[in-house]
Amino acid sequence: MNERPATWSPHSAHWGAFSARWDGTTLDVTPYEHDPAPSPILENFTNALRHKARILRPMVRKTWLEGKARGTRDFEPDFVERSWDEVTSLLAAELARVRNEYGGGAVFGGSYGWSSAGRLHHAQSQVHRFLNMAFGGYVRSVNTYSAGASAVILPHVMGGYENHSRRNVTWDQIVEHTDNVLAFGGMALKNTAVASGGLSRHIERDAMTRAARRGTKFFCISPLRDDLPDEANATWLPIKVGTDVALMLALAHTLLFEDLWDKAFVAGYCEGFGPFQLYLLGRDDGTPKDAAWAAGITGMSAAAIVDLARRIARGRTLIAVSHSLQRAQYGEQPVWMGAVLAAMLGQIGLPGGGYNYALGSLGHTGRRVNAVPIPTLPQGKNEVRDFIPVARISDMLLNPGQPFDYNGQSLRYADIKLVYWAGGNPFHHHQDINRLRRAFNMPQTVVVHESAWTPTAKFADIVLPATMTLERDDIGACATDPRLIAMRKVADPIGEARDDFDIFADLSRKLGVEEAFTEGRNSRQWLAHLYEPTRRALAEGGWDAPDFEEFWQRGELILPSDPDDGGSLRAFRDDPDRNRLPTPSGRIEIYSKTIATFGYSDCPPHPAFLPSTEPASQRHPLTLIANQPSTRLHSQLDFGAYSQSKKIRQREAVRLNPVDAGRRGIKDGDIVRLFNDRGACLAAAIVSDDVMAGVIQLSTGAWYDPEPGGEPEPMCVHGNPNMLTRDIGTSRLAQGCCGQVTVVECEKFPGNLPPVRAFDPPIPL
Ligand SMILES: Nc1nc2c(c(=O)[nH]1)N[C@H]1C(S)=C(S)[C@@H](COP(=O)(O)OP(=O)(O)OC[C@H]3O[C@@H](n4cnc5c(=O)[nH]c(N)nc54)[C@H](O)[C@@H]3O)O[C@H]1N2
Ligand SMILES: Nc1nc2c(c(=O)[nH]1)N[C@H]1C(S)=C(S)[C@@H](COP(=O)(O)OP(=O)(O)OC[C@H]3O[C@@H](n4cnc5c(=O)[nH]c(N)nc54)[C@H](O)[C@@H]3O)O[C@H]1N2
Ligand SMILES: [Mo]
Repeated sequence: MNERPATWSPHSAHWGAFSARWDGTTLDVTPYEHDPAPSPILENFTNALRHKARILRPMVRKTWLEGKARGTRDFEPDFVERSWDEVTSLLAAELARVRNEYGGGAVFGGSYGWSSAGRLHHAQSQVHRFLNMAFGGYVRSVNTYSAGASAVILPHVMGGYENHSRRNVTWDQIVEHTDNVLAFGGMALKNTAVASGGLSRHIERDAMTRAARRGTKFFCISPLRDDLPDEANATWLPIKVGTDVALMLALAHTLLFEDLWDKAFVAGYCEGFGPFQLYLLGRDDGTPKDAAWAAGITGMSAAAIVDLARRIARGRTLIAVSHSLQRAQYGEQPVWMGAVLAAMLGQIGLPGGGYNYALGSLGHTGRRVNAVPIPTLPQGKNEVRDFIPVARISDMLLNPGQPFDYNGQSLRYADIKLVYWAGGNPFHHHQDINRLRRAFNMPQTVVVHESAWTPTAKFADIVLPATMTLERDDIGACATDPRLIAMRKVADPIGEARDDFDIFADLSRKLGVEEAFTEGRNSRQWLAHLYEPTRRALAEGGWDAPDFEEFWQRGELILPSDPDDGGSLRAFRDDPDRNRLPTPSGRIEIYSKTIATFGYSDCPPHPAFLPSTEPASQRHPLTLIANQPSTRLHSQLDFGAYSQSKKIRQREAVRLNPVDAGRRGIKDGDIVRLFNDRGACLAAAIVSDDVMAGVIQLSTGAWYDPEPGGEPEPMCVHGNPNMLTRDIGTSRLAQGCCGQVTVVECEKFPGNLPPVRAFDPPIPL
């Protein structure tokens, strides 16, 4: 193969900007020179390009060719190789059949996933665009796994979620102004290492160091001590999982009782405090939500809660609620109650104070927003009306035609015949994988574009090998990072891998919609085309606006940023009548009349504490935290050098408290089996008192690796926590994902240790 000479090429990933150099056997990676704290996740690239897990050639499931795939898909090797010409003809014919027999309403192209950082070769955008052109639309998904509940609740109570999470309090404001940061769910540096589209400077470690040095007091409210870094010098307030709303209510109750709340702010900027106050005081249910009440629920002492309430009433206080709290049953509530608590403190809209949903959950937050648009691939028009809240995928596939509730609407699940996935890994990201297996056996056809043999690819009927980001040119950009990056190709594609764009261009030609899909451009011409709106906005603003060729030669362009102005909450504070919030009342809704009309018992019209319907029990006494991994992004490059360096005996590490380990005779390095009524997985134990007693933590992303012969519900021998998680919606309001927490038991694994085969490619028949 003709590799390029070993020159350094600028490139970018969701976990940071870098340069890379490939000489045909070795890949060197250096982080962007101005990045003060590059992520070690970059190291996952070093062994990835030619890894055995890469997909080399198109493959087709033999039973699918025989018309027998539905109901029989499993992970036993059942693939035959096909040439590109054969496979695209086969797939085009299948797409045409489905289009003619059923139309786009039978195609699920919701196809969730992060794919790669480049804005043109963003697989999810490519597949959506293709399906719009080829079918006139497809059944889509709305919202994200990240923020399923907040994306629906926030517009009812405060306004657009992206707006309030991204354009609000910045790290600069915190360094300068903030006295107290209440970080519900923490602000782990591993999480801010990541921003979709990429980020060139990891600023959080430095900001927390400087803030702490000036006197900002950080509170890490979390079951894990290391959800805030040492640099923040935080006070750890361990809290029972799923009880944050009780703590917030008790803080609110103390503020009310001790007259420490900002009545003028609540009166002037909020709607519906009255009914909420009745609940807070227990006038409607006989239970005052005071510190003594919350102590019994949260595991914190009543005195500590009262102290905390007094403390946050003094000085500039920021309430931050992480994404994790709302990836759980009733996840709408902590997001809403965090806003209400901040409203009672009266600092919403002040520099460094108030409420910033998701600050510290990702590297998008706490930064300035670019003053010009970044390149985005237009996706065309979707004429199909059916959709699902993204995490209802198994429900839809298993229950065609059945009704479901969502945000005040009564909807029905579409009857899906064909599933088309590109740029995501549902067998990583979705809850209750045993159930997902049954769901993925419902459609007639499953098509997957992947750069590696993920479990999703192994479960598909038609598998098309996609290039990975290092194998193509692209533009890296994120609306909250000033650096536009000419992502230059580093290496030639492996095997017969092709860009998603080229695959879709071929399919479009065979389906007679090539002109609509490509608009006559090749990918280089598309890059120039996508760059143009950015260039134009730069020129109009009088900024440096090089043409595409010059940008490409320079390798980067620094974009101007909007001022650090506190966004729409500051504007609202300054003038609530002229700058109304986009809620029905134009104010912060402590009580929502709209939600009241829905009549959902699982999402009442004001924030409330609702305990999980699956609490820890004698059979499943441990609460599992299935949080984001520190060694990779989700499941991406789990075979990469850094991710692999942290595995123990090839398994994902699971952390538990010495008390829980001792009771079960578990020692550091032991292989353990985690299980509940839904499934089981193996993992390797790390005993640590950074984990609260009663909690066990297994991050996501180890590729599902079913034990051979363990059918129909084999355990995962590698450590995927989604064997255990619950596949329910947060509530009828948002139907968000509940993957963050579940209950399990754990034991030392007694049997012979099965090998990990997760990264072995299937051998074609
Ligand atoms: N239990 C539990 N589950 C969770 C979560 C949790 O907290 N707990 N978190 C959830 C959250 S917040 C998220 S965002 C999801 C993430 O879930 P996903 O976004 O599905 O996870 P990724 O591993 O990023 O999947 C991206 C896939 O795209 C592939 N890919 C990369 N580049 C390309 C490309 O150019 N072309 C093609 N065709 N493919 C490409 C990668 O190989 C990878 O398999 O997981 C969710 N799941
Ligand atoms: N390195 C790395 N960073 C990432 C990602 C990744 O895959 N890898 N994924 C990115 C994505 S897509 C997203 S959406 C964000 C997600 O951002 P988050 O959802 O905020 O991240 P998590 O790590 O899942 O959870 C953060 C912490 O919340 C705590 N927690 C869980 N349940 C509770 C609870 O009930 N109460 C309290 N107080 N704390 C709780 C857990 O201890 C956990 O460590 O992360 C992003 N950052
Ligand atoms: Mo996410």
